[in-house]
Amino acid sequence: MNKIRAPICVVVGHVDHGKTTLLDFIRKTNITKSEAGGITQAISSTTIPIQTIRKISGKLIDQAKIDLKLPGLLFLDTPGHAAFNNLRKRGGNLADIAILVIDITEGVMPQTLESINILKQYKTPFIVAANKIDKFPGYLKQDENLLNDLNSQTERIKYDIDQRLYELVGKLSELGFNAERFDRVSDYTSQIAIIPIAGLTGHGVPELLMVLSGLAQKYLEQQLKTEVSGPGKATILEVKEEKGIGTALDIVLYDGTISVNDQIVIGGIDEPIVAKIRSMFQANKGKLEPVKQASAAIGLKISAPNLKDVISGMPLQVANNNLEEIKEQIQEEIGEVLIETDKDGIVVKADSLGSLEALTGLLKEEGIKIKKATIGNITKKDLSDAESEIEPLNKVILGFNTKVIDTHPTLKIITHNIIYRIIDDYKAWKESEIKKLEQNQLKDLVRPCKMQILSGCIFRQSNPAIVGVNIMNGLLKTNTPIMKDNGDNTSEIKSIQIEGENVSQAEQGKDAAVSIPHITVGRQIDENMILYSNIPEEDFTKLKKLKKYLNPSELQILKEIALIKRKKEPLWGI
Ligand SMILES: Nc1nc2c(ncn2[C@@H]2O[C@H](COP(=O)(O)OP(=O)(O)OP(=O)(O)O)[C@@H](O)[C@H]2O)c(=O)[nH]1
Ligand SMILES: [Mg+2]
Repeated sequence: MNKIRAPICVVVGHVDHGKTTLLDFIRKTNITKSEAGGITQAISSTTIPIQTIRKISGKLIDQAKIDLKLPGLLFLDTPGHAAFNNLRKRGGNLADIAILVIDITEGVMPQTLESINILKQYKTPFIVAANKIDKFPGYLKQDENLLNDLNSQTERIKYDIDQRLYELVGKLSELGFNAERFDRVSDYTSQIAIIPIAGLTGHGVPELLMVLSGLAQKYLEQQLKTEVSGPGKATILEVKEEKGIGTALDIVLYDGTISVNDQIVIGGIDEPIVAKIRSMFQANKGKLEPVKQASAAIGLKISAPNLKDVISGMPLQVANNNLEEIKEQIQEEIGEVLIETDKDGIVVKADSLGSLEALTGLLKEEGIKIKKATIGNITKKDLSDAESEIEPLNKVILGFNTKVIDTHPTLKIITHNIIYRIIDDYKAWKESEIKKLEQNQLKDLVRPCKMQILSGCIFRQSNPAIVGVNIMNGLLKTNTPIMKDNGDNTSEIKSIQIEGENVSQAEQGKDAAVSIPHITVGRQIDENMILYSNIPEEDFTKLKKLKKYLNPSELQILKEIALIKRKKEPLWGI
């Protein structure tokens, strides 16, 4: 039998922007106060029955003519200091929908960006709660209805709030999202609704829940259909040692049913873990209650023997009849995330399956090749794997939330607890490496140069000839082959002196004495004659690729040289 399960709604955003406080208001609890330092440490789940949503937003839901059939909403609270990467399931985000909480007085912060990036990557629909509107100086709540209330504020406050909202709209637009205040949204499938709220007092929460449940009802119905009696499928949020229970798993069941005594398969790094459920608990008003059976979507705590090696973020499935088939399926899924190949690329490490998937997903989008992606700290083996890469730009290890156990002098190791920072740092490093490599390449090339032999500056006729020249354009380096303006090859510049000092190069505008072997002044060359660097065709092709390092006058000379060359060889350098 099919039924519609509760949508899974994840609450994300920067630390202290008010995620837990908002949920506290909705579930009428006071979790924020009991948290150490007011900071959420782990992902937690709460089911809010539809009756509660109706109690809070009923009038608005009726006005908007939303035909609510959802059984409720399953909210996941996440800690702002760590990404919510573990909320994964095969092919996407465990969450069906998300609330991105942004403290409107602070705006978009690093974890806000991180959240947006992950929502974007997994194509998770979301709404924005522009929180803490009560903090605008002079703000006085005048009306329970949010829009009426916003309208009753003084012009100054209205202006201030609008200003902040437009800043948000601008930021979201830079990130590729078209956002608007919820009452100005014309198309919920292409626009992100922003709802100004004060989670602390609950102001705007009815509007927030109305938009959220309306969206879920309208656009997610298909994906919320579940075969109630089907085998349970879940994601592991956390693995914890519990007094009296032993190792217990916090899971979110997103499909089917799970019961005590069910046989379950959990993804493992090397092989799947098989266990039998001993007991199951469901949170009710902050207390754990034992349950015998539960259906999606719901958050549960389960205990079983043999769980100590379980890693958070791993998939879990009930497998009462078809154990081997499910084991294979689950390991195949893990294999899609853990990449271990011999091909070229960089090494990627992360602390969990979810963060690894998020990181490799973003890297692939950037077209970055990955040789190996595994879970855990950076080990000697990782160092040697990265070291064995031939391509210098692949001698890199990227780590999310991982420790570096050993360092290495010739490897670039970038670790961070914000994924997009890893990617940004890596891109910046790669750019500067490419620049260094190109500049090194440039050092070995014959550079464009045009010079004139100065009259009255023939210091020695031959063996070698020594003459004074003026560098009209470009750069003259020692060992530069030279030619006349008709393309006749003459010789090369063996050494350069400026004001009596030996130098390796002379720039545009400089006068220098140069020595030229194998020629005689008066025969091949003479006073006032123009000479060019005789650039080999191969160097010319490379110079064209490295054009950005040449100045306009060097580029001009490069063109003149090509024209001279093409008089003799029409296809030279083409
Ligand atoms: N004035 C005001 N303060 C708020 C509001 N919402 C939250 N706060 C305060 O902001 C602080 C942080 O709130 P939390 O709910 O713990 O923030 P959080 O996003 O859950 O933080 P982490 O779990 O650490 O990521 C607390 O002191 C709240 O009382 C609001 O609407 N107005
Ligand atoms: Mg919190």
